Amino acid sequence: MKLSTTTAMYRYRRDGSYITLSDSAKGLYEAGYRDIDVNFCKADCEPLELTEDGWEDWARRYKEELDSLGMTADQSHAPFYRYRKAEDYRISEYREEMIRRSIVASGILGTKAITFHSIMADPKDAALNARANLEYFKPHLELAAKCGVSVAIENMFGKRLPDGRRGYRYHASLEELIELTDRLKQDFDNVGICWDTGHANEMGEDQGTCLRRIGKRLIATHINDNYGEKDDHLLPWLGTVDWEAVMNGLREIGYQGSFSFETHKFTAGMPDALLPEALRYTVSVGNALLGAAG
Ligand SMILES: [Mn+2]
Repeated sequence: MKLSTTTAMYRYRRDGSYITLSDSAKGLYEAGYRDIDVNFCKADCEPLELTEDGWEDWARRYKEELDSLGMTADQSHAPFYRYRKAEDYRISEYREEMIRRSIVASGILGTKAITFHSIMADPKDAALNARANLEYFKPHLELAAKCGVSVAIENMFGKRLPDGRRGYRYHASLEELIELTDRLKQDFDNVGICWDTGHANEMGEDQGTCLRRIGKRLIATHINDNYGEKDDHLLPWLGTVDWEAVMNGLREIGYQGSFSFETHKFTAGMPDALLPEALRYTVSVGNALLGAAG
């Protein structure tokens, strides 16, 4: 496994400003990272590298910068639907354009797997969501195949309801995620699963069992911790994720890809002066976990 982190861990600042993806890569390199997960998530709602004219030229320059640092970008993350408002259940042409750009840019960067969230066509109807996702992913998989990139579909979680149960979310269930992945796999060989350890913890999953069930479908990871309530994106050991179970599961299925932190909330609120030391500490955490995995 290759230690990696989302660029979002050195990107968005508390005052609303953001560090460019170029400077993010340099800062993460200085901290000790040699691989990154390029986070394009906010390209659907903020003016960022991918939203500007000349975004393909930007991607080519970024690839040269990463090459000169000796860094790889084995994972990336596409923009996604947030389901906070009724209109989020409809396909947005602008967001879809930014998703397509994130696939093409990932191809230019030599990315192996771009992570997607499944869509929700309906807030409750599981069968309808299964059909909608089967259709939704096909053109994205075709474009990704042309770009030499695989699509990793991520496990999700249902929001906590006032009565304590989890609300419905398509792909909060691992079986739904596996079913869609396997059906798409009949026509596309560039599809797999991204396992988010935080989402799984919110669903109360036994992560070792889940990872063994996923097996060779696993092509990307989002490594983060929480207390099983909210999507806190904390560093490992700050929450209640069973890290021994996670690491044993990854080792048992022979996963060889990126072990990629999605722990941006660790750094999001801290003063700039603390960032270099904080980022170096995250590398130590990663190496400790990977050392434990043998
Ligand atoms: Mn995630």
